[in-house]
Amino acid sequence: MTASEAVTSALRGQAIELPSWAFGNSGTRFKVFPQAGVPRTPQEKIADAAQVHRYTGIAPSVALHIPWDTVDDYAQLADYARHLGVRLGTINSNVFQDNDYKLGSVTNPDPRVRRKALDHLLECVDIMDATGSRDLKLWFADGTNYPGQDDIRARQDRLAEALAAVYERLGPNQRMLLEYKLFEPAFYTTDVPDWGTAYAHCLKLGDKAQVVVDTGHHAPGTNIEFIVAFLLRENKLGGFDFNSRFYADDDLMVGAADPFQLFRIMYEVVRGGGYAPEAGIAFMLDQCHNIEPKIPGQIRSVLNAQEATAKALLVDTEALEQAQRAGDVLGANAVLMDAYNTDVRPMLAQLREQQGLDADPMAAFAASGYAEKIAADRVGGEQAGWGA
Ligand code: AOS
Ligand code: ZN
Ligand code: ZN
Repeated sequence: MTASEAVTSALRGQAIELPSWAFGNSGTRFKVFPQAGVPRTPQEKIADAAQVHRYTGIAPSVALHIPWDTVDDYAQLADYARHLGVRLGTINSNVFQDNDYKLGSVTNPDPRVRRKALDHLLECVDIMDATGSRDLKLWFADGTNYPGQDDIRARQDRLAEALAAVYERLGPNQRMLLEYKLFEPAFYTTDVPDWGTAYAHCLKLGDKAQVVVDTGHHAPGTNIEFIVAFLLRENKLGGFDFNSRFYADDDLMVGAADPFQLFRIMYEVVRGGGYAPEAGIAFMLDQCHNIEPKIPGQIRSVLNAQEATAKALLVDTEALEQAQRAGDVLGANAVLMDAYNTDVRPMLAQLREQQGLDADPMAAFAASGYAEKIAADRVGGEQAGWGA
């Protein structure tokens, strides 16, 4: 196989998971601008996600958020997804939208609230059994707003206790992915604020506990690719929540704010063996399309991720290693920049044609009439939850 054949074959196997909540109305705390045709049910969200897969060929699964995507029969929902050519992926828990969680969920000082939060997490694993999902994604909004409000250390103990109970409940082929976030909604302390905290908890729990890196959850200037390289080396990188940020947790389209950063992250993924399917890394989008149309927003995002991946795969690793060994600073940097500066769009268009897809997914979706059809058919689409 030539080097370019190896790149295209690796790209053919790419899989990016879409968030069901990206298809519903979302906004900031100031305003949610409703869009025509947004889904009214989990089934309609899955149908919209299936459109993204139909035009890109690399978005074969949809993540659910519970209780936003609650249905009576999850096995039936999984069948429905399959019938549309996609499958159900990660189950996202939600222990942040109930009045009881004002002072935290699993770290709440009140044992009754902690039990309620834990029961929800365990219920999510029951749902995974029914959907056949591998991963449970855990994000905790838990934290405090004021110094002295609660005991930082006791909250870690409560967190560890809940995580251990969830870990215990996981089946042999299930994992829990622990997400961290610097701040928001808590503004003084956050109980899982950074990768180090998530890593320490996951390390104690065992192999089925892995860290998930949401690219919008760091302080400005953080070297995210370093975190990726480190976690991969430790076999503790479970996956990504991809999105872009200019300021905080903006949840903008991945690759929109800083395509170079996305390339650097994908390069470390490839370098660390994380792109191989057996590495089990979940490449997920976690985005909200507050002002742009949602299905095209997801298609654009998938294409941005694909372009960054293609460039990462194009890095001439032999030349890079040689330059690095020789201490050739500029030469090594040039090898990386050569790959980044390659226009991969013609190659990807050709790849799509070979796969029987339209070379231009954005144009093909626009021409399909699907957006007009759902705008006419669906009235009163729901809000995704919040713009997190
Ligand atoms: C919150 O900031 C996190 O990114 C979570 O992944 C969250 O559950 C998701 O954004 C849905 O709101
Ligand atoms: Zn996230
Ligand atoms: Zn977030």
